[in-house]
Amino acid sequence: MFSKILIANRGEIALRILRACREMGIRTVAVHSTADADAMHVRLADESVCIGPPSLTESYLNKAAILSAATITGAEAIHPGYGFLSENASFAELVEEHGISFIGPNPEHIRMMGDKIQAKITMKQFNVPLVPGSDGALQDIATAYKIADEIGYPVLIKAAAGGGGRGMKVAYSKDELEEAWKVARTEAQMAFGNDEVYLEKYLDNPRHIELQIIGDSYGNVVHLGERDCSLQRRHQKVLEEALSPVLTDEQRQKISSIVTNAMKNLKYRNAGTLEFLYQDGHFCFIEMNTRLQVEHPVSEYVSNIDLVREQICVAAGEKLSFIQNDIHLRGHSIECRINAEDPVTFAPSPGTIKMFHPPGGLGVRLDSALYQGYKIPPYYDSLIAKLIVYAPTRTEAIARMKRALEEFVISGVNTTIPLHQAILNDEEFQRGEYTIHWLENFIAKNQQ
Ligand code: MV4
Repeated sequence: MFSKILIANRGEIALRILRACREMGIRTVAVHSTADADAMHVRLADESVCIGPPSLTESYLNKAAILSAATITGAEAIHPGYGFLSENASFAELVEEHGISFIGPNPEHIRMMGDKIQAKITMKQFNVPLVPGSDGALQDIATAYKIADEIGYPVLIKAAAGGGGRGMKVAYSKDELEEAWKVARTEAQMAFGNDEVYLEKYLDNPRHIELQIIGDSYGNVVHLGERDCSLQRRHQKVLEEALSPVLTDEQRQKISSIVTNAMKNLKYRNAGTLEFLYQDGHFCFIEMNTRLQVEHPVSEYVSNIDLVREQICVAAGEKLSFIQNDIHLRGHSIECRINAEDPVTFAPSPGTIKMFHPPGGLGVRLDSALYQGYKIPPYYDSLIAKLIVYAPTRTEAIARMKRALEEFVISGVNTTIPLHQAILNDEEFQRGEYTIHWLENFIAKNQQ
């Protein structure tokens, strides 16, 4: 096992990783920008290294500075958290070339899944269900017309290097296809330096359901059930839950056995998430994330597994300490992402935290790097806390979340707590009747 890990991240996820390390007896190195000198992750780490000025490219994305920090402190491994360098295959390679372990998958798997076309081709080989569309990259506009005619409009043109909602163009009919193709390719070239695109049937009203897996270096893979992440605004998730309110045990069993089989064949190591669109009772794979995700705590609650501890263990070459039959998915968990934003306009609301009173009690977890007097810097994203609850049933989890949100006091900045309270009080939400479009409609309706 490692004796010292460098955490290449900030905010709540840096704390989350630090806590796992502490419990495992592993020393920690924090890295930070000059804007984060007073941040909680710096205060709690055993050592810290300033890696640059506030701008991301010069600090948290600065590969050379992070590698130097690892080398001078003698860290044996780097945990990238989420975002930043977590899915950067070149960085993972560079880390390994320096004799340091990257706490993530091997770089080939990062690269494979970063190319959304390659990801789909790979999954198809293992009979993972896909959205109907082109087999691989679209070579020319004639092929696009042909496939669109076969599967029917509307269709989407997506960038191979895209993902997370970036680089998509919809064509509702034949006369929109050429324009969508041109714009998608131009934008993909400008955004990613890669104009490869593919075509998919556009699903008009799906849910976003994703499956959490973890694998070790020996081809052992287990799943921890799914998360329903349909509640999002402009491709930013707002509230997630595990398990999904709409899946039966049989549906879960079927899709998860297909997915774990695929991951075993790939010998995938690390935590990973397979994203699906779910509509009319069918799963369609769209993308795979090869990192720890923001919303991992809801899966931890229902599976009783510490995902960060397991990530560290498998990166250190250990075998998973459990098999699928040891995992019993129980109860219900909900996460509210609390952002320092205006709850109506969603404009960022940085500033100094005047009062901070966290909620507590049975089945309540708060992952946050806030403290009273902390000044939220304006340079980074606006997530300031993740409030996660667990209860035996979904109904009780909703009641517990409402109770916890009422207890929560954050003053000095605006937060999205009122938005969460409105969602939790909505009857459609309470019945679990929502898709990826529900939240934007809900917000529009409530603003009238
Ligand atoms: C789609 C889709 C409908 N049909 N693909 C957006 C993010 C990226 N991960 C994939 N996305 C979508 N792909 C097909 N074939 C609709 C979306 C989509 C979406 C997906 C998940 C969560 C929220 C979303 C919001 C808008 C569109």
